[in-house]
Amino acid sequence: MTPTAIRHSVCALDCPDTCSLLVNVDDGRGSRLRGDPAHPITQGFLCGKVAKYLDREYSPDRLLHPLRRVGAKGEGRFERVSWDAALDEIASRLGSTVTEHGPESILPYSYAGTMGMLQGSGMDRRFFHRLGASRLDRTICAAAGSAGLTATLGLRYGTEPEQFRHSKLIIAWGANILGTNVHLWPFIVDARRNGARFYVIDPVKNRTGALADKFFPVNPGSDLALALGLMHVIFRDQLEDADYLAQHTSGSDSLRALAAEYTPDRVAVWTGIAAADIEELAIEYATTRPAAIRVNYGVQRSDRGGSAVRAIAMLPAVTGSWKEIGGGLQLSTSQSFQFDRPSLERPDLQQLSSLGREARLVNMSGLGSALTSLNEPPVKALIVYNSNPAAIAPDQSKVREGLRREDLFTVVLEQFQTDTANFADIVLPVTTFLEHTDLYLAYGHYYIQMARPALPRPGEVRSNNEIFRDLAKRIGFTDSCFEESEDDMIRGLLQSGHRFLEGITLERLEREHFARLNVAGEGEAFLPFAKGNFGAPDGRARLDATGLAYTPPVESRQGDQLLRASYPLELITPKNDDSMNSTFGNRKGVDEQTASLWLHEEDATTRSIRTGDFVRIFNARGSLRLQAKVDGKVAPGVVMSPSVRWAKLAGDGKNTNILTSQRLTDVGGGPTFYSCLVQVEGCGD
Ligand SMILES: Nc1nc2c(c(=O)[nH]1)N[C@H]1C(S)=C(S)[C@@H](COP(=O)(O)OP(=O)(O)OC[C@H]3O[C@@H](n4cnc5c(=O)[nH]c(N)nc54)[C@H](O)[C@@H]3O)O[C@H]1N2
Ligand SMILES: Nc1nc2c(c(=O)[nH]1)N[C@H]1C(S)=C(S)[C@@H](COP(=O)(O)OP(=O)(O)OC[C@H]3O[C@@H](n4cnc5c(=O)[nH]c(N)nc54)[C@H](O)[C@@H]3O)O[C@H]1N2
Ligand code: SF4
Ligand SMILES: [Mo]
Repeated sequence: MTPTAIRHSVCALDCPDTCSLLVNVDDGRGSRLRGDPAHPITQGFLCGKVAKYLDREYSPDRLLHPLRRVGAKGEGRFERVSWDAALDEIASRLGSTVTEHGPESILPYSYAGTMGMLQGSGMDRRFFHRLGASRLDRTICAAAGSAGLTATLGLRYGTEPEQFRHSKLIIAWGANILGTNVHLWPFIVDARRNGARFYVIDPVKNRTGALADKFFPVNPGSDLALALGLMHVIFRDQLEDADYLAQHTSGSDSLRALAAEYTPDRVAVWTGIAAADIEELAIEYATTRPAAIRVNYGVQRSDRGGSAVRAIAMLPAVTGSWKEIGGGLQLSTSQSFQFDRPSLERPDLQQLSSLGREARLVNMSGLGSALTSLNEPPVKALIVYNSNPAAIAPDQSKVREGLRREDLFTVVLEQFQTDTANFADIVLPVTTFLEHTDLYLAYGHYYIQMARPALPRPGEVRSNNEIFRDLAKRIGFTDSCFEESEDDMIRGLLQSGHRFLEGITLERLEREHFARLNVAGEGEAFLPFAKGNFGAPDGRARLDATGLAYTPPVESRQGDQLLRASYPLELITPKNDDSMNSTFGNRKGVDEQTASLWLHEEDATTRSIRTGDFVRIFNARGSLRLQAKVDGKVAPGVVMSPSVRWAKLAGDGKNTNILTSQRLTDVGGGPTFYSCLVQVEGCGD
């Protein structure tokens, strides 16, 4: 036996923590996975879902060979074919599609199955740009919040996670820290040991809310009103930081005028939070030093979600909290990774395509419509990778109607036979993050990382990068960018010349595995906006309140009256503790959460529903069966089911996205997953 080798890797799942991993390898097989103790954020531990990732790596259900469909679309019957046969068929089908319908009739569909730069937006982007395919507007997760944050800060970064340990008041606003961002938790524990209070604003009292010093059960989609209410009290009581406002912000007069209308009494009606609690929270937030807000993407999955984030991001500018270590706000740190993205993605290649111009943008949150309505040109070929749209996209019946189209040629690059893979004409088996090279940014901290393959590949799997490189060749693209090695691509990304990347080279990452961006001197805290330096040309935070007035979401108890009469309950489908969107949906036990519907006692009693009963949950878009859980997690009028199961493993072949709509957010074109009216009734079995 050879001695155990310890290899470094990086967790590539779509999570703010982007953990640094150590993999024990015995005789070519991974035997243990753990968090790297040397990484300042990972701190030697992993979340429950990835601690068991080797089960997924070695699952007997891994896809190991290319497959061609033999049954009906969606049925899931396939035959094994060779790589050559599969890739030749794809190249020839794409070629004839371009000839018959133009290149824009080809649509790539991908999201964050891996957060790696190369496997997520490398050869794939080059290939589709060169082809002239439709461009995908990748809105499914964070578009509204990103637009809202950028509107205020002009940038998308904020407080370092390490600094939360210095806070005296931490507000988790639509952020399930223990479930989705667990590596922030140790810093919160430290802060609380030093006397900090921890407050949670969320319609669902999940594990994080249960541990809060105060829990504010906000009505779904009403956060914009709450933020304006807090600012009302802060301005009214003159608790704002007048110097900071004068020096580093613009438009505060208009904000002050709008906030004046948002009295705690009015805001209480919209938010369901008592006026006295709003008063107290505002005063505590403005007078506790330092106070930090962790706002996450839960806030922005509703009609006014972008504006809600925009308003929340104004709070630390109003109180001057950006000046303090342990103050400020964090939604995402992603924009601090100032890579040379055009060198990776090569949008300029579109000019060389047969289209000869920038291709149209198709919003991924409207996939159902894109596949089923009359567009010019219609979508005739769909290439899916890093995503499982048949499970995760809203308005599932429309998505499936589109995927079932006989005239749609669908290719799916996957590790497992997902709901979407069942609709494929060709399925291509791919590597996991433990098996390929990549460079990683993070959206919850400031460490850049690189990983080499830690484990040998099973079967015939290939990486996304290799597959698109090969397809480019078969289609006849001879551009030199398709010859570039992975190391060339990484070097290109790092050569942006931005000061945050200074001194960070492939060689250094090869040696050290991770490096803190040069956001501040070694050992120094990063205070991005202590002295202004916001992203707007004048360096100021934009507090102008144009368009910031609150209106309730269409699908809410304060929204459309007719809808509400038939469907009186607000459904939230937040992240599930044991999975990653649909990624672990085929793991045993995950369905325990995703097959359940939490109701308040009152709503259950009026419907004669008890814990354990099967219920039918429905609206005009669809219906499905779930099992009731009646406890204090949700307020009356709200029901909750963690997202999302593999629909094909459910008895009725559906998941909660059969209920969600394609309605888009106010800015950014994001989905409104968490504004969804439904009715619930007992099934009688
Ligand atoms: N375990 C686990 N971790 C994950 C994921 C996963 O699926 N499972 N997914 C990853 C991904 S893709 C993402 S984007 C991140 C997201 O991470 P989070 O944003 O933390 O996750 P969400 O569950 O979308 O929303 C967070 C909280 O917002 C609450 N919420 C819903 N509607 C509202 C509202 O209107 N107002 C307020 N104030 N709160 C609201 C939800 O109840 C939830 O508790 O997590 C990542 N990490
Ligand atoms: N109802 C409801 N729906 C939601 C949400 C919600 O909260 N509620 N959340 C939304 C959000 S925030 C997001 S981000 C989306 C997430 O939606 P998706 O991005 O589709 O995420 P996953 O369901 O995790 O599916 C990712 C797939 O990528 C595959 N994969 C992993 N690595 C690779 C690779 O290297 N190559 C290839 N080809 N495939 C790979 C995995 O096997 C997995 O099947 O879902 C959205 N849908
Ligand atoms: S999912 Fe997040 S917390 Fe879990 S190992 Fe990956 S990066 Fe770390
Ligand atoms: Mo997401």
